[in-house]
Amino acid sequence: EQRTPFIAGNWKMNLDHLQAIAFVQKLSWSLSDAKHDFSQVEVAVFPPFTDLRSVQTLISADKLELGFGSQDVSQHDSGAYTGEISGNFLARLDVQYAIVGHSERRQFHGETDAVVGAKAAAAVRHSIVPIICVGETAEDLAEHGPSAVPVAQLREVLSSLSADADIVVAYEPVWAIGSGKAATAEQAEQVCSALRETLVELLGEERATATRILYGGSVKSENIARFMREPNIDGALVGGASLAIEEFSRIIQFKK
Ligand code: G2H
Repeated sequence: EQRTPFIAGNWKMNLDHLQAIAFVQKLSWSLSDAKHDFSQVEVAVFPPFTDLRSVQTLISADKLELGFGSQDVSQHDSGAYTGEISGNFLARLDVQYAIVGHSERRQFHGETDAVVGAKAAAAVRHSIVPIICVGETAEDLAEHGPSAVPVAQLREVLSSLSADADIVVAYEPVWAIGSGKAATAEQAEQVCSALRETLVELLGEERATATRILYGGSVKSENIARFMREPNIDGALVGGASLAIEEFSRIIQFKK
């Protein structure tokens, strides 16, 4: 396998810092009971900003192989930006990944592709790997067909980055998020393969082949294997189902 499969748990605005500690402890026990091999399937959790310090302490104290990241990052490094969190602060907490452009940020906080590109660039400046989210709404799908909008979003975001930046791409059809209605594996593969072609065009064959593309939107233990069998789907960004330890462990231990 060229790309290590990656299961990312996006907690969204759930779990306070004490719940986060208990959750990470139980998840790591569950994965260690199952003898999970992190070199075969990489796992990371994405807690709220206020939990990052607790999660970092636990992971470093217990030498857990679990990775972690933030759900957002400021496009600025410092200054008069009340309420923003700098990539510099995140890097100092050993944050490895930052989700940028999640559809909920685009929808509720008016983030444009230009802002998402600036955030991805900020992450890269601090050696944090951006997980660049793209996806279409039901109206986009009806109007432009399956891959046009996600591909355009990816092009725009990548125009802010150098071709050698380490990135992860996440395809999340907005109509499938939190709805319980996942895309079919074929629908997701169709878009992910178009995203892969875009990566080839913009970054070259070698980087495109090495870059992981995740699917997100109502991923569960019962549907993960179907997505993972597709050649251009390298993992999942899991929301709701990442908050239940048993269910998330089952997703991580998917069998193709
Ligand atoms: C999409 C996904 C995780 P869910 O937002 O980012 O959430 O799995 O709840 O659809």
